[in-house]
Amino acid sequence: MKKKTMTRRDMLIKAAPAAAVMSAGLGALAQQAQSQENQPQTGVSPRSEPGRVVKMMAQQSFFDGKYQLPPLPYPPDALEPQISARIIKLHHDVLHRGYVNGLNATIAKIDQLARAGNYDQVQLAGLMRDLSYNGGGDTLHCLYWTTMAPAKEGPNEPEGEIAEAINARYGSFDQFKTFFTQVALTTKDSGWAVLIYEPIGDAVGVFQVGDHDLHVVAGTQPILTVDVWEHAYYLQYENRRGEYLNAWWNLVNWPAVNEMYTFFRQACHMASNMQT
Ligand code: MN3
Repeated sequence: MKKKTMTRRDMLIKAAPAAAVMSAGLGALAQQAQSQENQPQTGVSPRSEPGRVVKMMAQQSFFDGKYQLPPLPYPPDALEPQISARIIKLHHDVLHRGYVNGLNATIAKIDQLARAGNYDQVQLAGLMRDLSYNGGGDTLHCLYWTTMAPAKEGPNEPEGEIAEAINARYGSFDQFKTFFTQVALTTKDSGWAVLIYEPIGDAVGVFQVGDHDLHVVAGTQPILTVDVWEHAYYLQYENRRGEYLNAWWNLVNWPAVNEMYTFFRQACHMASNMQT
């Protein structure tokens, strides 16, 4: 069958939902999910299930116009022995809450400034930095909790479409695992290693994040994160970040990562629509 030539306008129309998803953030997704709940169901097929994890994360992380601390998807001791309940409680209840509160406070100040139309340049630059720090801190932690689950017996490896995407990019899961671990280990001081989906090339990739600021290509979507700030492991592993990372690989919730990957990939329409 002859392929239809796509005009730039067609591409923009096709790309619009993708752009909306990528730039919306969890808050807008939550609003979308909440408004969809009020609409009549139109026969949701099992194939739309990939949105489940993203929808749950969005609904729990934003309510009534404000970001909020989502509950842990498991009891605080469920990740033991790999990560202690003490670390998880402190990390989630105190530290993540701090980023959520900081994000709401920063947004309120920015909105106030924007509406007043009275700009102090130093204050504005500081607020933009705070927005990135707290917003990244909230989103990366939401993903961190969601992409972990209690360890199971046997090897913990990805399956399905995310496994294919990882193999396509890195040759094998073992090579990906070694590379991702090295990215996490070489993060200077505080930061993260992040697996992302990049919609234009329709591929996965890995980025290193300093503090909470995403030094990533705009438009990419994080789908798996590991926190390598010392607060994520020091109480149990002291300075042995490598031991913590070895333990963390047993906790990766690959079905959740796969759901996010397939959801964002479908939402972007890129592979099937834009390249025809
Ligand atoms: Mn942290």
